[in-house]
Amino acid sequence: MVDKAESEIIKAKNFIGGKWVEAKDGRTFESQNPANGKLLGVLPRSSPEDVEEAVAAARKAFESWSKYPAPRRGEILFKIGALLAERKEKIARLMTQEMGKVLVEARGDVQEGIDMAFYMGGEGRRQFGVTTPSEMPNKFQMAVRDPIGIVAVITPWNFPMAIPTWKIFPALVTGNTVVFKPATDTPLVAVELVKICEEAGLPEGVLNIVLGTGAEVGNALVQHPDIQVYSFTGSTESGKKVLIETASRLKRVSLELGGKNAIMVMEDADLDLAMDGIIWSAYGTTGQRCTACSRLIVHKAVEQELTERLVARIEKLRLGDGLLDTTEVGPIINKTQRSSVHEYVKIGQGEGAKLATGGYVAEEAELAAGSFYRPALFTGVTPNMRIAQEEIFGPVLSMISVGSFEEAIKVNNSVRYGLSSSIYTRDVNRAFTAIRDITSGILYINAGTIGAETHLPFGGTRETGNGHREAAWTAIDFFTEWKAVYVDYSGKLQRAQIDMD
Ligand code: UN1
Repeated sequence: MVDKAESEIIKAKNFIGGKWVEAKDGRTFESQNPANGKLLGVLPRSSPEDVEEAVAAARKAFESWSKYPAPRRGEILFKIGALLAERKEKIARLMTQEMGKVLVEARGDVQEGIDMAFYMGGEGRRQFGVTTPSEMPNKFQMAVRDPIGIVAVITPWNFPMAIPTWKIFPALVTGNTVVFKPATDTPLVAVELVKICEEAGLPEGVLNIVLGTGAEVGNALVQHPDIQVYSFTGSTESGKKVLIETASRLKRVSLELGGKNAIMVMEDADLDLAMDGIIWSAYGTTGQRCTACSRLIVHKAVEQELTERLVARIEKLRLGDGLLDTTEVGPIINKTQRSSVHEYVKIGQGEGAKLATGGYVAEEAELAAGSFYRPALFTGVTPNMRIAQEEIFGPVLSMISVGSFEEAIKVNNSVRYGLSSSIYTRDVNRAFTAIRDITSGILYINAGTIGAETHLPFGGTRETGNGHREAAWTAIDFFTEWKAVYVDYSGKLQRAQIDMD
């Protein structure tokens, strides 16, 4: 399937109960290349009926999968990791065409999935529980982890491989079954992942994919009484809907939502290093990462130098099709999203910020068919402006000038999101003060805001989420239910809290 991606239109299907099937009512939708508007694939546009079948398949499969030894489940993940590694280049090329990110980054996105497969594969032999002494003699006690049930995995388009794997692999290794609904902009990469899981020997019904829109498939999942767990990454607005819709059924929900991430550059920073981190974090992936740097908080002593150097670097960024070696910045995912980014540029101008460079639809003739946008830098931004507070999710950076380290920390923490922050300083005391005082879920010292690894908790504070963390050991906590077990081998009634001697 991937082999033909560069020449032929791919016709993909849903995967339900171990079978590749069309949508029940035969409807379809299309996947396009944002770099040139070309049609890449045709996919089933599913309805609640298809969701119903997938949930039924997941429910049936749960009976045996939840009892299948966890180390064996882990071995399937190792096979999945090996197949992903084998097909890394092909999937990356498909991803660049479907999502637009440049090829090196698409390779990184697949690599993140490989890393997660091996990390979670290892969890097959861990998933540690706890033993603890009892108050009573001759009594043993422990806490063990149980699988929970059916997990709905709802993912965005910006990391078409990595983000689904953060959710699906820990859910599977802990014995849950999954119904997966990927973003409508990137279904083809999602289908490749599911094919690999099938090939690696995942039993039927354990992982199901239902393609289609949020309004139809997403809603049906959110309302389904048999789904116990929701793992969602996307906009704060949609995430809140998932939480509200599932609240009356008391479901477990993990939300990974917006960010308004900042890099702080202090007057003692290594500016060459900071420059590289800023360009990479703000304009890499065309600014379309939850972790992308969207605010630059700069000490006024270095503001002018940094502005001049940044403008020069930004203006040299080469836009284009991500498959070309020369491209540094790919397209925005679609034209609607490009309009939304451009709206923010107009808002910033209206608020009185200075557009130092960029901020318009790319004018080159060869880019006209794609959704390209000139990376923008705003200077003279104040912390309360909308462009300093709201997530833009595109290549737009807002520079805020501050007079001190303390002010920088305060500005950093003053947004409704709390995902990723970064500080450039050569002062070890400031670095440790930042570690103490920054209130985001991820913090980088002398590196940009992007590039989280799979074995540390991923997530954020405030409206970035609802308190859970993805990846790492924290994912194992999210996808399991604790069971406390007391084994009394005294042969008599021992009353806790009462029989004290
Ligand atoms: C995201 O944008 O939602 O830390 C995920 C990073 C990547 C993952 C980003 N490893 O930038």
